[in-house]
Amino acid sequence: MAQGHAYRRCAHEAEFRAALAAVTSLQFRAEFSNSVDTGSLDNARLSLYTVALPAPRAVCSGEQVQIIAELTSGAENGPYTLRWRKDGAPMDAIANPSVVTLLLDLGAAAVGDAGRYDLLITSACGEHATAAAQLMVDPADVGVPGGVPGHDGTRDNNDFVVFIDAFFGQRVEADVGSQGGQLGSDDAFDNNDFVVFIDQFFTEC
Ligand SMILES: [Ca+2]
Ligand SMILES: [Ca+2]
Repeated sequence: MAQGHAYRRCAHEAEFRAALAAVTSLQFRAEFSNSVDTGSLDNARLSLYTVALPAPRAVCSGEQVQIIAELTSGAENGPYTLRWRKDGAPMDAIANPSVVTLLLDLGAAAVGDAGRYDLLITSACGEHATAAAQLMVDPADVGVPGGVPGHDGTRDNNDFVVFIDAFFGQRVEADVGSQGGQLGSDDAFDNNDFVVFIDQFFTEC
């Protein structure tokens, strides 16, 4: 788009969409009116970041885990800072300095590391949250002796008992599969969760 180019005729929606498809930064100068009031926006700037994140992943506890985000557009809009969040909560950069970089290094995975990780990008234009990458840790190890919910590093009938109970109780630990028998939660409880659970049950750590 040529700098300073002004569209003076009526633009069609298709033209607008075509122009928008290649845009990585927008500036608005606009005036809004209704019968009561008039307000204006002057040089409001909207930066669009595009970030590629890994697909949902299951690991064994103790496995070394890194989650790598790739900033595919938006970096040209100027300085920005990064902060990984786990289940919506900003992660502690003192405990783990990698939480302010594109490569989140979780070290040896613990059961408590399971969750959804997204990246908050902060620039002069404001904050932008990415989609989330899901990490599952030993997702088939959900039961301990007595058929009680818990993690004991062993996969046996207790895990089946707890999984089935969680499935019919629609508890989050049973939502391990999504459409097509793919790994990852989708807020639905169906045969995909059984497929993935059984697959994970027989996956060796
Ligand atoms: Ca178990
Ligand atoms: Ca599911």
